[in-house]
Amino acid sequence: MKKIILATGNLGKVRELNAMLKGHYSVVSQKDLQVKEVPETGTSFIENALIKARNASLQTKLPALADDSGLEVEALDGKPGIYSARYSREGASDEENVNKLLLNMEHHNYRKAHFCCAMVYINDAEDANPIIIERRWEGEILREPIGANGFGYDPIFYLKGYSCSSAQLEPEVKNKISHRGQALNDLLSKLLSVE
Ligand code: ITT
Repeated sequence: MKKIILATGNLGKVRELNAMLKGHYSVVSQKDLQVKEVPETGTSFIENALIKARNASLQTKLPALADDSGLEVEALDGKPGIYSARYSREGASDEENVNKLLLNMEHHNYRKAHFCCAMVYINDAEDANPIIIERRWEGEILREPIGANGFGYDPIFYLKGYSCSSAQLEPEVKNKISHRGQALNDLLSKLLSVE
């Protein structure tokens, strides 16, 4: 089975990507190979995913898969967006970010939002034809957190069609329908069709 490196330090993402890639690829996480992270200096999800994939591939000489993702809230003009992981402060916990968002949404009744995921695959650090997929997942921001699955903003992301938050979904269900699940599914179809 082909070996690839997951270019992420986020354990929530590692858990989900591992589950989705099982049987297709032998997956190593960049933390396990002591990959040094680089600053995400891009101005879009795609730019940041490319930066992370190239960095991991350069240091390990392995094909790399990177995900840059975040939550875009319509009433906040798309914030926190690419700054989702560091919304409250650099190195913030999920709880701190969720609390800041709830506070900023306190006086908003219009609560539509979507998660966005840019997924990038490169064969090596100089790959001039990366596979790039971007997908969205629509929902609404709840007024308080509920549910214990998932990570990040899952406890405040309400899914009308399921009448629950994404932290209340079984992991297998979230992986089928989420921004990350959709992006990886499309990326895998592309990858497997060219191999
Ligand atoms: P890496 O850069 O190492 O991959 P990160 O957590 O810094 O880890 P991002 O810059 O892509 O990753 O930020 C993504 C943030 O968006 C993440 O920390 C969550 O707060 C949020 N997020 C992304 N996908 C999510 C999901 O499926 N459920 C809940 N929150 C999510």
